[in-house]
Amino acid sequence: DPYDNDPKRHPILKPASLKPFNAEAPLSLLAENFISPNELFYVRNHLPVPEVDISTYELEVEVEDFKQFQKHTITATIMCAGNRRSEMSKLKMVKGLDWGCAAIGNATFTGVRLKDVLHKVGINEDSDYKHVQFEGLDTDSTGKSYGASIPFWKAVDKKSDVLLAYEMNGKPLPRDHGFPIRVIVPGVVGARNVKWLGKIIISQNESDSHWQQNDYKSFSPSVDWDTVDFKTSPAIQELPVTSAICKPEPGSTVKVQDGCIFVQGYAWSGGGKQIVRVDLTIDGGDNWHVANLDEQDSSSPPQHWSWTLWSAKIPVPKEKTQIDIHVKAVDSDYNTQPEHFKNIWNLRGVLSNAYHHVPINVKW
Ligand code: MTE
Ligand code: MO
Repeated sequence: DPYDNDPKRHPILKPASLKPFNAEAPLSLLAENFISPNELFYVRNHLPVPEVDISTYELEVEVEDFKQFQKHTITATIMCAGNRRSEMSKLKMVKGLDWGCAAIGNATFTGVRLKDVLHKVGINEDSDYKHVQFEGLDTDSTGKSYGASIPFWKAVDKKSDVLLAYEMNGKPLPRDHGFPIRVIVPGVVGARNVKWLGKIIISQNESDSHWQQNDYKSFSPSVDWDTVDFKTSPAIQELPVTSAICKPEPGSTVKVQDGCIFVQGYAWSGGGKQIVRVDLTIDGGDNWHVANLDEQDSSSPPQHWSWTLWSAKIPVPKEKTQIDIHVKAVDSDYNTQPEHFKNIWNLRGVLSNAYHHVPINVKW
């Protein structure tokens, strides 16, 4: 069994699949910490976790000593393109892991900037390349590795924070999260944040991997598996704005206090955008309540990589015993979320970012 050497995991993680291992934290714990603990950070593996012997590990970039480069730390949110897929698939089945709202996490990552490494080998903003490809050390049964690529400019831009990271929350990267080195491409879909990095290729072409070419793309709601042509859509890179209610849990009974209920959650937008507002309604949009933005990182767009944790006290009309809480977020470009999944439905269930809603019972 190629999965025999996978690492031990925290028992509280809720698996979406065991082999390969994919799991998210309970949603009610997610917004407890601005920095997600390593053991509770969602895991998305396509293949068995490779066993890397650190004493013989070599990353194939032609640079002598990796740690000679300046150490750099960023706080960044990583989210799977399929986060919140289960809400979209309720409408009509989609193909993919049935993720809840917790295929997302926020951590500090320490490493060296990819642009510093490239500089050392004479590659900079003016070089004539179009893509940077990454290959993982994890392989499928035919020996082909996990791979992905990002646009070249993103790696060499003056403001680039793309990291070859070796620490997560101040500790060596856990095996599930890419030990010993992974790529962090902040603001960009999880799939390009290649773990167990084995090779970097600077090229004119995108990665030819399955995950770059025939997956992690979105289509019109009218496209089905008979008509889909993956060549017609670009690979997902920067992610659109999303948000979720982490507490209370759907179907739970919540006690009204001082005429209000207390609601907590996260909001995030890709591409280095910042969350500027989170709006909630319990009456289908007749009245809106603005949440407090409790925790954000201090950097500004276009380098605002972290999620925002928010909370709100929402007044409940006296006669109510059942309410449906809805949330939407607004980012620093005034992008907001679509209202319904119907109009953004796609066969892979990616970019599932319509308003999140949680029906609850209230007790007076
Ligand atoms: N890198 C490798 N080498 N193999 C993988 O299967 N999965 C990708 C990405 N990097 C993957 C990978 C996907 S789809 C996601 S969403 C993120 O890693 C998940 O990162 P995490 O497990 O650290 O949360
Ligand atoms: Mo993913």
